[in-house]
Amino acid sequence: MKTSYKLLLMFVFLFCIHVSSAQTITEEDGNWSEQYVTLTNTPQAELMVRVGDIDNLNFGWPSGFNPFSGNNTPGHGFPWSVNENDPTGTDRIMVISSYAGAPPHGSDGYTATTSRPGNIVTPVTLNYNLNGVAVKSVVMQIFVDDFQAPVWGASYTITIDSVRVPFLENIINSLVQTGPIGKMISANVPAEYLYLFEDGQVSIRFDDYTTGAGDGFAIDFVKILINKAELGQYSTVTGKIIEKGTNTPLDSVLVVANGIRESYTASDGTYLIDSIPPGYISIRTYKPGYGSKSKNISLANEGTGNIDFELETPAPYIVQITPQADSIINDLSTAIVVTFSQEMDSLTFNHVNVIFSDREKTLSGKITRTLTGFSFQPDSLLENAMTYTVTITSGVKNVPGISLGQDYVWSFKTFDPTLDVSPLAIQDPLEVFYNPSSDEITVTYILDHVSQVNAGIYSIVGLKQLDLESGMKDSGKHCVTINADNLLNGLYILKIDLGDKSYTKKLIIKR
Ligand SMILES: [Ca+2]
Ligand SMILES: [Ca+2]
Ligand SMILES: [Ca+2]
Repeated sequence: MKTSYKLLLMFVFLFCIHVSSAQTITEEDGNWSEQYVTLTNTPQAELMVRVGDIDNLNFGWPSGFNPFSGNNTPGHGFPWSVNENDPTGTDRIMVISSYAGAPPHGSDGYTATTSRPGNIVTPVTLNYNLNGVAVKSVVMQIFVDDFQAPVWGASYTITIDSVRVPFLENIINSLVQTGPIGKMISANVPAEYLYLFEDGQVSIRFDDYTTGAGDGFAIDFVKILINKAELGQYSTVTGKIIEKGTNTPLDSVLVVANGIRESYTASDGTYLIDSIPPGYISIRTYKPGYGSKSKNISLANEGTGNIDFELETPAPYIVQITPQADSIINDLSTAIVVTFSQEMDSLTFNHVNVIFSDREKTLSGKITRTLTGFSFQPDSLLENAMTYTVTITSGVKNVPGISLGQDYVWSFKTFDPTLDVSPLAIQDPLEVFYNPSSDEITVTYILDHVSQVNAGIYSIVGLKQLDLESGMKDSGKHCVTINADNLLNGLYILKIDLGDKSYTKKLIIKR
């Protein structure tokens, strides 16, 4: 009896060794057991970067299971011991930051069987060298486990490099992975967020800072596909879209799957989207004048699903935004002002639905509500030479509860003194000098922050002829007019020092 027990133990031991040493290596993903992998020109992308081994949270994959198939894993045990070789944020249970032991709607097994600080939320960070590759498109693939926002009342905020990314929040906040089970999600990165991938480092964080919900989760790996993402495995969604109440089929409705694939409805209201990466799929509708709706479905590779929609009219839409899209602003205390087409549910003007971010982080600020819109005043001044992005999500609703027709995303910039503050944002100085009746010179310059300014007119051999301006000057537009009576006809140099930068321009005096 004792001998056979030993034999059994030995057999199990050998079997385990066999499983863990069986390495999977594929063209798309390299060696699945490696923690940090960067590959160029794979069948799927120009550049593939992955952090975390592909190993189902250390449990390994069931025989024949393909984690990229979009199928759910079978349930697995918990908790498990963390392997310190697994990158930060992978293969470990994390419990949302706002959980403080008093969950409003109960809690899951991950929360109950782990504790701080072991289960604190940490981001997953990918470092890579673009080697000159220009980022034109990015698809993210994340193997996620036990996200259950609808079950426990969680509301996930997802950030990439501290910038909120609603396109992932929409997906994660509708996952119900009770089991616990895991699944691949694939999402296209909207163009507005591609800049986050241009510096060779992205740090992605899944957290919930507000609800206190009892939800834990885990991430097996994060993979990004830069340029030409061809995932090779596809599923199909079909459906019909009608107007609520009249049942009239709606044509020309834009239908989008995970932001990756899209299609329009035909005149009979039907649509078909194929080539969708399998897994967790969120289908969203967009049609001007109708509220945007989304529904979710899980499909395996080559699976087909049906999702019908009834759209309601009229949906609110945005009639005015300040600052305008693609504008360049000088006033660093500028507030975002948005006006809608109708009376709105002002409670939906909140920090979940209104997201204001710079290239590095989401900005905090004060929202002031009116019946048909709001203003968002950031808590601190904007920065120079920065691109800002504003997102108004379709979580914004009118009084009857109909969502905005679509997410609105736009960007604007602030003044860049190194590019744009040529002091010769000047009002055509040469015009003045060619006018014999004028003996005045007018120079205009714009400062986007308080600066030391020195400006003068010099002879062509560098001798100062006239002082224009000197001292500390406030931000804003400055206009200096001086009398040039004492300058003889001829060529002069206008020189302005703004901080540590100098600008010059030739001037001609001719009477
Ligand atoms: Ca692992
Ligand atoms: Ca959970
Ligand atoms: Ca892993």
